[in-house]
This record gives sequence, C-alpha cells and structure tokens, in this order.
Amino acid sequence: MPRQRTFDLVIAANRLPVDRVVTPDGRSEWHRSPGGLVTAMDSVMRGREGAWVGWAGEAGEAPAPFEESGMWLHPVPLSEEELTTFYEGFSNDTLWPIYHDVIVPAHFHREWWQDYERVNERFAEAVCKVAAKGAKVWIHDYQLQLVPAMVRALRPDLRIGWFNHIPFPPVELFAQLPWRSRIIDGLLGADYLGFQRATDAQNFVRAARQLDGRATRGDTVTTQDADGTDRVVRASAVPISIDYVGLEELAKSDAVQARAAEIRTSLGDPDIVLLGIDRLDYTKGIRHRLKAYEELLAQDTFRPPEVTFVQVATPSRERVGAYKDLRSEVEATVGRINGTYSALGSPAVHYLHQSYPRDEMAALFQVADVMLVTPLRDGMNLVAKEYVTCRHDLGGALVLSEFTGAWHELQQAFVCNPHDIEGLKQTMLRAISTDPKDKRRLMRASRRRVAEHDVQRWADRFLTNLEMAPERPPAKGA
Ligand code: GDG
Repeated sequence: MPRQRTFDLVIAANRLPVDRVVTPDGRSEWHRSPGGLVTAMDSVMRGREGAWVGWAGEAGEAPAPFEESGMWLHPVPLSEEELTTFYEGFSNDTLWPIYHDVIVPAHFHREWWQDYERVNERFAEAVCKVAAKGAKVWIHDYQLQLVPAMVRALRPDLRIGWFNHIPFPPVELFAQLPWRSRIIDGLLGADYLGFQRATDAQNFVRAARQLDGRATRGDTVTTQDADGTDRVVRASAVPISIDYVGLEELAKSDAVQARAAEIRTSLGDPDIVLLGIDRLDYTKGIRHRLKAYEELLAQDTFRPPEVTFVQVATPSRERVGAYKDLRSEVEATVGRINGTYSALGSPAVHYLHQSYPRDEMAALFQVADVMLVTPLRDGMNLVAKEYVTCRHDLGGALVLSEFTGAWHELQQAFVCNPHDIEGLKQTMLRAISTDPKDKRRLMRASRRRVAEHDVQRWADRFLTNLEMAPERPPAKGA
C-alpha cells in the first residue's frame, strides 16, 4: 500500500475544480474549471502543499486521487440517489430557498436530511485522510455545514474554517428548519466562520444564541468541545471577489474587443443594449427585470431596433421543480415580449439558455450599455464585479439590486429594489440617460473598489482570520 499523502492546506467544496472532457480520439482528460474560486486557490496554494476534496461531477464510483496543476485532487463519490437527495434535494430544495428569503417554498424530507448527514460524513473522512498534522482546512458553502464538527471530532489537531457563499438567513427563517440545531452545532465545529456580509455573520450568531442557547459576545459564540472545555468561534464578513487583473487583461485583449464590436453589429447596432447574465435561478430577479422592460416597451419609452435586451440564462439545477417552473415562466414571457414588440430582424429580447466561454462573456460585458443585476437575494453576485472589471473604457452603467452582497461594496451603482417595478423602470431609464461624464466617474469608483478588493485579498483575509481566530486579526488589511 503506498503511504497516504497528506497536506498542510485542505480545501473541501461540493465540486472539485475540474471537469472530465473526452477528447476526439476517445481519451478522457481533466480540464480545470475556469471559476474565480479556482484562481483564488491557485494563488493561495502556490508554495504550499495543498489538496482539494470534492465531487468529480459523475455519479457512481469516484476516480482515484490525482494531481492536477500542482494540486492534489481527492474525489468523493456521490451515488445517483444522493445527487437527488443530498444535492438537488436538501442542498438546493431545502437549504437554498430558506437561505434566500423563501422566494419559493422550501421542501422538508427526512430522507434528504439523512443523506445530507451521510454525505457530509464522507467529506469529513476524506478531509481527515489528506490533512497533515495541524493542517488548515477550508470548507466551502451550504452543502457542507456539518463537516466542521465532524472533522473536529475525528481530528482535533486541525485548524478549521468555513466560508458561506450564499446569505445566512434571519433567525425567523432559519428557525423553520427542523434540523436547525444540528446545523448550528455542525458549523460551531469550526474555529472561524466567514460570510459575505456582516448581516449574514450576525444572523448566524443570533441563531446560535436564540435557537441553540449559546453564549455570544460581539462576533463570537462560545461552544463546548467533547471534553467539556469551552471554545470560542468567531463569525465575520469577508466578501468574496474576482480575479480583477486576469479578467481585465482578457477584456483588453484584441480578440475580445473585436468580438465585442462584432456582437454589437450583429445585434443591429442598437442605441441601447441591456444585458443580464445569470444562472437561470429564481433568486436572480430575471422575471422582475423582464416585467420592467416589457412595461417600458408597452409605454413606448423605446422600441427595437433602437433598443434590445440580451439575457444569458445559464442552465442550472434543471431537475428541481422550482427551476423547471421558472424556465417555463421566463420562456413564456420572452415569447410574449418578442411576439408583441420585436421588429423583423430586431428582436426585443435575445434569450440565450446556454453557457458561454469566458471571453464571450467579457465581450458581452463590453457591449452592454446597461447591465441589469436585479436579484431578490444574492450572497455576493460576481457578475456585477465582472462587469465593472471589463469596462476599462469606463463606458456602461450597472443597475444593481440592494439585496446583493455586491451592493454593499459597489455603492456607486444605480441601486434598485427589484420588487418595486415602477422604481426599477425609473432606475433603468436613469442608467440610460445619466450624463456619460457622470457615468464614467461612477464606473471609475466601482472599478477601483474591485481592483483593491480582489479574490486574492479575499483568500488572504480568510486565511489570516482563520489563523488568528478567535482573536481579531490586525486591523491592517482586515
Ligand atoms: C454563488 C452565490 C456568490 C454564469 N454564466 C456563465 C458563466 N457564469 C459565471 C459568472 C460568474 C459566476 O458564473 C456566477 O456567480 P454569481 O456570483 O453571479 O452567482 P452564483 O452562481 O449564484 O454563485 C453568489 C458566488 O457563489 C461566489 O461566492 O457571489 O452570491 O449565489 O462568475 O460569470 N461563466 C461562463 N459562461 C457562462 O455561461 N464562462
């Protein structure tokens, strides 16, 4: 038996940062997924021995652990049934709605919970297998909330951190979860808990106090370890960001600039291009922005070919009922708008239910006169940060929902409440008609914010907080 390799930094996330691709000659290769998390982890892992624990993307037996781009990847198996119960069920049809203001009803099934527990246990065991003595463990997101306590029970020598990519709900909503105390206990296994906004961290601390009777003080919660000793867990905000330098460089490339010009021409060179880019998810406010646009068309505020709206709605969680319903509703609305307001060769809405490469997205951002980011609730929303990063020309305008984490950082955006359709319409019109000189000033300020708070800084801050927990890290850069 070869000796098990161990590492001083272990990442655990639902998915590994690679996808299997079958080449034309039938060989199978692993390709790195392009996401920001992978880029951030790349730089964090540089010069360290790092491992990543996660699902490889195919149901059934997991591939053997392997090395990819200097990182040790340790696949965790998920069965077809667990994909339905743990992933689509408990993670995305119980937790996701509760953590996003119950925009759609949450479904509670005891079998889903049992599989959630079982899969979390499997992740915890895998983490413990690859973690060196005293290693740092960084667990990601709502699918793995029991892993911190499970890891601690097996390996009290490890330093354990968890980051939540989505909101943490107010106590009144979190209280609905039949397994609320188990989740709080699961999270309290960590030394440090990171959230997108200060409110999310406060919601967690409040839940621990009110629902679980824990003693809290400021941003800390006191818990008892198995041996009865008190341990203090800190919960605070470390907002995630993007690879500003890498994306800006891509947006400035000749190929992307040429593609942006080509897209504008192919849209019929309209005066106003509106753009939305989202996973097709009910949290993103796609229906609300379509409604506002439809009303503006109905009022003859503008018409194609003068205006067009491009909506990229990347397929997501297609087997979950609420996502099927959303897709039908969005597609019916797009059909109605196009049937009523399009001109020959100039559709009112370009609806693209597809996924695109990163360079195509960068080109689309450059074409958008107004970027519509209108979620009803969103942990951060990276699309908002990506848009301003791509606008090195200082053109365009960002309409941004106040219910996103991003709004707390990008306050120079045109803020909207997507529930207020009348207000949203006015904000869209303001984003179009504001003097370009003023828009450039606003764009410059937003870009500076993202440049100074990029994904590298986020990762550094998280790891510093983890190292320092439960004390406060030094103020500088925190
Ligand atoms: C969760 C939280 C939080 C989308 N379509 C394509 C594509 N994308 C990329 C975007 C962006 C990412 O996917 C989506 O990130 P968001 O932040 O907008 O939203 P979620 O997927 O809901 O992410 C969220 C995030 O985690 C990070 O913590 O901000 O609040 O919900 O990067 O550009 N990328 C490509 N083709 C597509 O078709 N290449």
